[in-house]
Amino acid sequence: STDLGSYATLELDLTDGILTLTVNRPQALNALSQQVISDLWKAFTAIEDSCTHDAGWPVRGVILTGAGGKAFVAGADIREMASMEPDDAAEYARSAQGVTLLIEKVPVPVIAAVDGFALGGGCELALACDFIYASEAAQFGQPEVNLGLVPGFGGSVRLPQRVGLGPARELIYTGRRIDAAEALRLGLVNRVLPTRQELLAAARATLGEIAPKAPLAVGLAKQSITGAYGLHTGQGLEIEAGLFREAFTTEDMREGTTAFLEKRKASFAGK
Ligand code: CO8
Repeated sequence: STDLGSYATLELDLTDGILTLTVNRPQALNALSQQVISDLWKAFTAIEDSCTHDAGWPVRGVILTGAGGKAFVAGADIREMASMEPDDAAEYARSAQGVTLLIEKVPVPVIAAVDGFALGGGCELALACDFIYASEAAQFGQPEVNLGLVPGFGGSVRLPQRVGLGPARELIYTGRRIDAAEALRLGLVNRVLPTRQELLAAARATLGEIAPKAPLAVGLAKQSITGAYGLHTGQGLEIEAGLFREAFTTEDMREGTTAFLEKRKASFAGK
């Protein structure tokens, strides 16, 4: 069986290749304490390490969600931040930003399933995932200015990337909360489902659709999209060409193209 570790603030459930990772601090609306940041770092490191042929690619997709039914993640832990000195805060932001970069780096799709509050660092954590599905109860916002803070977990970079500069500025300067329907209009979320149960089922269905595809190819596509985003077109295309080449070094590419020509279903080994 696959050992992805056990964590004080996270629950893990691996079923049929889909890992549900639940931030579990409902008494603080799943706020990102330093313990949660450290647990997320270790869990996503274990996921990344398992994504090899030798380890058997046990995880083909990740659903990141929050426990308790009220919140995805209500932000950074305000109680912990209140007593931080500037240098502590810089270190906290860097370690949290490191988690977002790691989520972008793991070669499997990560869907944020947002039910309830995704505020501040919670919204930023969701933005680091490949895409977001929400329940009708979801609420998004970057309320940092209400606390004399600014986004520190990637929000001033990834929110404009996702929804465009105008809407991102308005959300960050006002600290306003938006509901799921508005998040959908802005393109912040891909889909809105009526209930938590339907939300998790929809995320699972999408990852189930991806799971039988060539895992290295999915990983290379993720790397290309993430790596090329925001670059000059020519530089982005350079990255794409290099990763396109890399696909030709895999057995999966030989299998996929041969299976097509032999009119049979491909079976990918993930190498
Ligand atoms: N941190 C710590 N504790 C929290 C947080 C938080 N972010 N959010 C809620 N809690 C706690 C409350 O203090 C309360 O605890 P207790 O029962 O001990 O009093 C418990 O969770 C339940 O919360 P409420 O009673 O407030 O629940 P309500 O339903 O009345 O309100 C809200 C829900 C509207 C979500 C409200 O809790 C709220 O406004 N929370 C704060 C949201 C916020 O401002 N988040 C942004 C924080 S700043 C940030 O994220 C900066 C990101 C950059 C960081 C860089 C490194 C990560």
